[in-house]
Amino acid sequence: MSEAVQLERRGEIALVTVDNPPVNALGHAVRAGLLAAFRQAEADPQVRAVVLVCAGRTFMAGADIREFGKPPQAPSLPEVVDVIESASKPSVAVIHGTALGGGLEVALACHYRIARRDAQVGLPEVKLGLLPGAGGTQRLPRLAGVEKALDMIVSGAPIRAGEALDSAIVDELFDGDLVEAGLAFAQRLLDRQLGPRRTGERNERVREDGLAELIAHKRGEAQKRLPGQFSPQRCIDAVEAAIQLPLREGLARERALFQQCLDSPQRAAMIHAFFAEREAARVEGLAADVQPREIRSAAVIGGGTMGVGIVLCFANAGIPVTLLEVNEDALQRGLDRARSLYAASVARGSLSAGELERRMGLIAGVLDYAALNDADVVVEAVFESLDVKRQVFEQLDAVCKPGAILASNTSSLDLDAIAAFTGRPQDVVGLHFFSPANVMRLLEVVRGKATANDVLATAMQLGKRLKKVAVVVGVCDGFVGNRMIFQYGRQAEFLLEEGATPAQVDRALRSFGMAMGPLAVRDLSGLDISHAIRTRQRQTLKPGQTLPTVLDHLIAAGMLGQKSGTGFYHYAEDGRAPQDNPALPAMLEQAAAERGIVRAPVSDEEIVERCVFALINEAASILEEGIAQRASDIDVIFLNGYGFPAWRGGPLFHADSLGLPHVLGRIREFHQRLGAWWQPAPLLERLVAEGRRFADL
Ligand code: 3H9
Repeated sequence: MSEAVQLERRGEIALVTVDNPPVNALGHAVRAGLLAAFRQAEADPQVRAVVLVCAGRTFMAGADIREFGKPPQAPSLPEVVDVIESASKPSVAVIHGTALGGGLEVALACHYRIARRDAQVGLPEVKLGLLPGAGGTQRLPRLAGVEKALDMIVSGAPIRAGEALDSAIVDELFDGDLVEAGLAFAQRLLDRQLGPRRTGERNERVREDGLAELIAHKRGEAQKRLPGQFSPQRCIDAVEAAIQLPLREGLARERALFQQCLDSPQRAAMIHAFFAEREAARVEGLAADVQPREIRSAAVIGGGTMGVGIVLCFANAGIPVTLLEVNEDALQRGLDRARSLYAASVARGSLSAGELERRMGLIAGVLDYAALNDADVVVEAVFESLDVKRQVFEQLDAVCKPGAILASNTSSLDLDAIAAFTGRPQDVVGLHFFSPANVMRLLEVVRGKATANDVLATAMQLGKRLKKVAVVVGVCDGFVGNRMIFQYGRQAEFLLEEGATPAQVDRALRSFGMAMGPLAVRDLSGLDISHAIRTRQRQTLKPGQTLPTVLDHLIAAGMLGQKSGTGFYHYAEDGRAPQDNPALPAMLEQAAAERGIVRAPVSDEEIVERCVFALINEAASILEEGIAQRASDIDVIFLNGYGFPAWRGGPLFHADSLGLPHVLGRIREFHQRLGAWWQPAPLLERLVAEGRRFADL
């Protein structure tokens, strides 16, 4: 037996314990240990039942992701699972924490399953570009029915223990000690003389009527919701095999489909994204012994859309939060907005009415800065103007207790200038949330030149508590994400002026995989905001850099995007899909004339390359300047804040996949044809000259 798996006898029951921190991943040692333990229990005449538990914080959280793409090492997980299911003595899996992927597949192969009341189970393989490859697609439908299994396998979302009980995935819930609960359950099996109950032999649920239609429906739904992704359709193929084939053949089909996913570039991209997200939590230059400050209460300045979203983040995490506004009306509007956002969750069924009241109970409203004197962290979310920020930070400096963290949610202003408005710049940090703040996972943590290490550590820890993906960035206009998106959006506008339409630009980038087209995004966030940023940027243009003018024309006509009913698109009052803005073609003609060009058709390929390569070139400059710590952090930012397709791994993973010589070649062509914005980033040129990739940095 290996160290990772222990076997001991408790009377007539064999207790198998997996202990492979941190998450009991099913690496080689665990697979070999499980195989040996179950075989030994089978061979031991004294043993009449087997209980499988895991040490530490969780049941097995899946196959060891680090082994994918490397030469396979026997025994394989399907082999282990087969031995567990075919055993002649009943086995019980005792689930706590998260039984995910291969972990749940091992549990499904056990003959009975019990779960601690706070546990979760799921098959998240699709999020890694895979499908459950150790029988999950054959066994889960046999227990929970085809519809439930498809929902879980195609979404990858875990479910809670209570729901798993209702879906017959587990047999019983328990509270308290794992081993005690497992042994007691196994003893009851023995007392009642219940033997093995093999999931793979239960066929009723996969032979029901109407399943072919259900499969066709789910296929269409996945096509629409997850366009361009390879593994969701393969997941459905595998579940279809459970309906059409006997278990053995279904398992073989699942194995073949799993291998297809394993070999696909999307798998590599999505696993890159998984590890990149965890890597982002590591902050360079921050010693492991830096003690974060304690955060027991928070305050937010400004009850606009952003401020209220941030208030909800704190309340959702159970942190009492005070909202400050300038007058009674604005404060009431902010509090009403918080309540109505929660009410929408209640209407959708994702929040209980009791929970709404509990969270609203954590939110207080005030008009006076003096009331913030006890807050551990204050996040400012007021209008993007340095003058306004000055007023806020001077007041915070006057009233906040020593050691309080003063955070700005600025999306592009100079954090060091903001910190200088206070007498304690070491306590100032940027917490750049993305709209809607209560939904979007990304949090850029802006490290100012004076930000203290323990403040940075606190901000990163707070990000995790708020269930965000926190990424450290440095100070510059737009930090990492927006600085890159400025380039991307500017190209989208240039392309319009050169001859494309908003619908074509948006469609081309959605086909590439972006969650939304850039012009639809602009209309949503408000063209006045884009225009204000543009006006500011006019002051810092380098020689040869010009700006598109279409925004000026739209603003002059009072077209501000969705909020005014018209922007790049026209929005009918009945909420139907956006239509063409009939006034736009004349504006584009005018803008083209101002640039001295004639509008002509543009290809979809040019649209995608211009927008995406503009991101990559800017990212290279950002890396060189040290504004981002590492290439993978930039990928994390784009995957979690800007709707970049997960299956492409982020802009820089995508660049590496295309090959940097190709990317640089196109950028050089654009530079020749289109001028100054396309000056190749020196880092990109160096990487190509040295035959290296962003991943090698
Ligand atoms: C699969 O099972 C395929 C099978 O169907 C078929 C096979 C034939 N492997 O996230 P955290 C590391 S596919 C290796 O920060 P949390 C992680 O990198 C798999 N390492 O903790 C991190 O390391 P570090 C299906 C793993 O508490 C540390 O553990 N399963 C794995 O916030 C802590 O992770 C999944 O997709 C792994 N499977 O969340 C589940 N998982 O400290 C993936 C984690 O060095 N895992 N690590 O940075 C998760 O969703 C979360 O990690 C979990 C814990 C919810 C478990």
